[in-house]
Amino acid sequence: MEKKRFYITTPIYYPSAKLHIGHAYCTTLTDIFACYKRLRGFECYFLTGADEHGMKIEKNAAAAGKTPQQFVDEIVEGFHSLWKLLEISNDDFIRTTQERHVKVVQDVFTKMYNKGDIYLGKYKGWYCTPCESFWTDTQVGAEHICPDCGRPVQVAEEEAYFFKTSKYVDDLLKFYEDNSKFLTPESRKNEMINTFIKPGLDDLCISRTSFSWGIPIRENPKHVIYVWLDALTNYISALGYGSDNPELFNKYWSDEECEIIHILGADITRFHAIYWPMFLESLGLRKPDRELVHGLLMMKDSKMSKSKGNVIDPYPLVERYGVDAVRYYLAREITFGQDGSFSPEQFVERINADLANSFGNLLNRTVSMINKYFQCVIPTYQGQITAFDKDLEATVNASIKNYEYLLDDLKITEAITSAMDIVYRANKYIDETMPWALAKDPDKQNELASVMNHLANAIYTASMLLKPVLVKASDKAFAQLGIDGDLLNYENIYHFGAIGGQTVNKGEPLFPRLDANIEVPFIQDLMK
Ligand code: ME8
Repeated sequence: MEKKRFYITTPIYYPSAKLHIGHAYCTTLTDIFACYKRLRGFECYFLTGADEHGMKIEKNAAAAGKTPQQFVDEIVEGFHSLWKLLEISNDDFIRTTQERHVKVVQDVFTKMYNKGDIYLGKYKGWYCTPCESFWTDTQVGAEHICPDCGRPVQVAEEEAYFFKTSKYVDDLLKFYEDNSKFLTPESRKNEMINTFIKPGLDDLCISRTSFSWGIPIRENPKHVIYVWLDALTNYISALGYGSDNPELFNKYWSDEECEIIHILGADITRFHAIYWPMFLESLGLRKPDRELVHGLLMMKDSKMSKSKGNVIDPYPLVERYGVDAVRYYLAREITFGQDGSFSPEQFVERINADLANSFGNLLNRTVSMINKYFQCVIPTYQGQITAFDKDLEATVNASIKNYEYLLDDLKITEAITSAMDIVYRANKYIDETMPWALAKDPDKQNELASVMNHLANAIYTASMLLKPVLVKASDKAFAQLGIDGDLLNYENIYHFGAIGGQTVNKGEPLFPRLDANIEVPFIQDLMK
């Protein structure tokens, strides 16, 4: 049974540096899904935000000669501008330095502590004395060198609080078993079980004393809460969990009628799929319905990495090529759930082939023909006059069904392909019906009218299905077809022939063709 409401989230990103195309990818895909649900008439609450604490941010701020708060305030401004530019429709933006969040994290710690799920122990790791920082095995590598200053590190211990993961392992495994759709793609679940759970999970360290930019533990303020308990709690603190105003929490978390969906990258699956359900179980709260893990974007066969300087800056990319082109590329070119790459050549090819030559051109040709043959007025629907009409209608109706089925299951890339099938079929329909020939034959005027009506209806449906992706171009297509009012409601696409009688307004081409040698903006200096 499909649930009635949706709560959908992205990870909250670190404002340790500017966001890159990978962050834009996750937020855009989440936005597409949220827009789709709203288009279908569901209530949907969409959350994103910033994860502002931790040693790295403390250090980057010091290096920039700023307080951590000043430092994150400036970077988070950039998050807001990027989301605005990408037309992201989030309902809220949580910052982990906000009071509404800090208080909840402290309460969560107290609850777990009083329940006996947290204990004080010793954290052992690689310590760099000049940098006053602990590092993990991977960070120090085989040479045991501090990743920050390059000096040798030593094994050291500090007092820390731990969460008893062992207490919740059985519950987690049962939860996986009872909820086969919880973690997708399926391979991620196997990875969690085989790589982390089966070899034996260590208790999770949830506090530090070696830096201070974090949420102090009320019971022992020389400790700050260590990143993941702080960060994951955002999903409930943003809804007002445990506050005087829990209305959103009741509506979008406690209520089983609401489907809770977290979208995240493969790099942070472990925290979301193992620790987060455990924390929720410890708090006696319901777990999310779905966690959808997207792949990571590579740059020409190597992972985009800040140190390699091959990180693409999404801001100028959108400014130059438009929000719709970037949203479409991200959703269509990279199969959701698999790793992908950003390639300038593919970007140009994809936008030119799908948007300029297929979608934009279809609209342009259709509006021009309606102008020319019917004095700007779309002929009304008169049924299926030819086999071509019948076939086009069948494609449109099948595509709607397919698209909904796929998007309901968060298969965004495949759903877009289904919507584009209408566009391809309609272009072929023009070649088959040859309206320019019909126009010359006085006996074929009825057929010509039917062709124009069918084209307008097909474009209308495709524009509606693509609206969550092409947030601007779909509206422009509606405007060129003279479609407004009730016809902007999604349900009307179920009645092929709903369009007819409108006056078209020829406009600029929706997507100008991109030059083959586009410039891709890299983030060279992420600290500025
Ligand atoms: O991990 N390709 O924040 P973060 C695709 N604060 N997506 C990418 C990517 C890439 N190359 N690089 C990053 C954190 N992402 C924590 C999260 S949530 C409670 C706390 C996306 O700034 C992807 O969604 O490192 C990944 O999971 C996320 O950004 C990590 O962002």
